Amino acid sequence: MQETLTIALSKGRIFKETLPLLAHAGIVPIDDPETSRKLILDTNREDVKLVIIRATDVPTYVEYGAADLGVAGKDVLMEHGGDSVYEPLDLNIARCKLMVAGAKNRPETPARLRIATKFVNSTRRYYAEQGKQVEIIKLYGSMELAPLVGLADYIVDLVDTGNTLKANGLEPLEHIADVSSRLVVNKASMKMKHRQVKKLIDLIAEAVNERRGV
Ligand code: PRT
Ligand code: MG
Repeated sequence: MQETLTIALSKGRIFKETLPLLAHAGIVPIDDPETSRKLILDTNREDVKLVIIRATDVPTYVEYGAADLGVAGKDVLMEHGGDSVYEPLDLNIARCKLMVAGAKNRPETPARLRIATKFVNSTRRYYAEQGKQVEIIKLYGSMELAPLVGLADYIVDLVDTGNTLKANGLEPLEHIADVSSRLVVNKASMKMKHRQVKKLIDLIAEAVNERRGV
């Protein structure tokens, strides 16, 4: 008898880009999370379930073993901090960059910068490494607005095409980190369900390499 494996995913780009990797491992969800209201999705495999949660909650579910595995952006993992989950695989999906951005026509910036972001920990770490004292203002979204209304001098946000910045008269200034999504694994599951988990990691790794053309 196989034990059940639970995989935590967020809706949207992570779900869409993880689907083909799971398919390669023989896992196909029965319901579509974009149209279904279910939070626990059955798959074609009796022993595999998907839980659909907020992207920022994935490390927490996996850390506490509510999910055996999960897929989370490196941005989210950096914010979560520590080494509470294993991170065996870079899935090379949902790629973007964590960057500092500011208004194209910005007034002279003060000595002590005000930075608006939802990535409070990563931002604090980034400026601390440079020995810079900054004031960090926590926001939950629409960071691009902050410099336009004088709430902050700069923002720290994810940038992909740069179109969102551009549309708001902002420009990327400093690169903090490259971001892609990672497979994360609960530490106890890695031991207790080792054979099942290892097999899944190997199959997903194979799919990632095929996509890369390795
Ligand atoms: O949306 P929600 O509040 O539910 O949660 P979330 O924003 O954390 O989830 P989601 O699904 O939007 O993002 C999940 C993960 O996708 C993030 O944690 C990143 O690892 C990754 N990712 C990759 C991105 C982007 N690219 C991205 N471009 N996440 C967000 N963006 C946003 C960015 O914040 C900005 O608003 O897209 C905008 C910039 O895009 P461009 O192309 O205009 O530069
Ligand atoms: Mg979002």
